[in-house]
Amino acid sequence: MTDSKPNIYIVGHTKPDLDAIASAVGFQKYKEGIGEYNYQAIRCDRVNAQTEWVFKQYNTHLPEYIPNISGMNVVLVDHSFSESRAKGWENANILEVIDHHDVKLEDIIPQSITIRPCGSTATLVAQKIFNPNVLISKNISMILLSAILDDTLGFKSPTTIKLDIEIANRLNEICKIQDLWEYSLLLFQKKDIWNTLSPSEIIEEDIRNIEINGNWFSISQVETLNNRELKKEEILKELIHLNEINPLNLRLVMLTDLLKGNCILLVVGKDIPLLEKELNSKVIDNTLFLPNVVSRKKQILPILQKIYT
Ligand SMILES: [Mn+2]
Repeated sequence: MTDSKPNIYIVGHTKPDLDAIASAVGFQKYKEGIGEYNYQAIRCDRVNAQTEWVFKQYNTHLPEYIPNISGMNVVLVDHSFSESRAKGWENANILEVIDHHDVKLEDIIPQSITIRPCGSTATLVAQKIFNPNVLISKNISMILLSAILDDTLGFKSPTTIKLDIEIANRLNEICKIQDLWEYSLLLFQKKDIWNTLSPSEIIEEDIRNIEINGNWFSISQVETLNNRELKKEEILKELIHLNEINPLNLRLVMLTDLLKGNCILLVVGKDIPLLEKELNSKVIDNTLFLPNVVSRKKQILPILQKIYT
């Protein structure tokens, strides 16, 4: 060990999910494993109930909360888009990016970029860990495995690739979970807290604002074990209200059912006819039922890209 004071901080996106937090922590452990002790995982926002549960369960402290990364040396994990970056990123020195999303880096030139279109960033971090075969504790393995299972929806998301399953199985050699699907259901339950949230909190919890050629959208993702139980009418009322104050081309809320693998899509905005035309189906009461749709990135975003490009 040369210097124990961290001078490089690893940070996930705002409104972090388990993958964002687990990847930051996992990457710190990887760096420590190869003898680089100057990295520290941080978080820039509050964590969700599932992340809290997982870290408590596996006796690991959540990364320190640092909302503004101005002036810091940073590694971005689980995001590259400027909209998802921590406050102050414009004045941060972004050294490295590790992500599994589409890349948007025009404004920065990191020294190192690891981007692969796999199911979770935790997969890429664990792959680094396994490469020189760094030793990690069972607790850290559990956290990384949980993140992979959550982000890939227990391997059922169409974003899942072979690498995710391979890496998860390798982690499970340490974790020894009997049934990964059953464990995934337990993880999903921990974030299925929607009925304790207000309609506006439900819409904001996991929202992505997207621009395509001057057209603006928002897509909120609500992952639940029973999408029929959510207060659809109230969410819709709030969505309509939001669009009156600040009209977007489309405001979408995905009520994703993780058990049945389908989606009730709530839709508001002037471009509903374009969406109907593209999907060749009618939006009734601002609602569309989409069988076999669970992924915002792989299944909803491409529809919008088709309409507007
Ligand atoms: Mn992720």
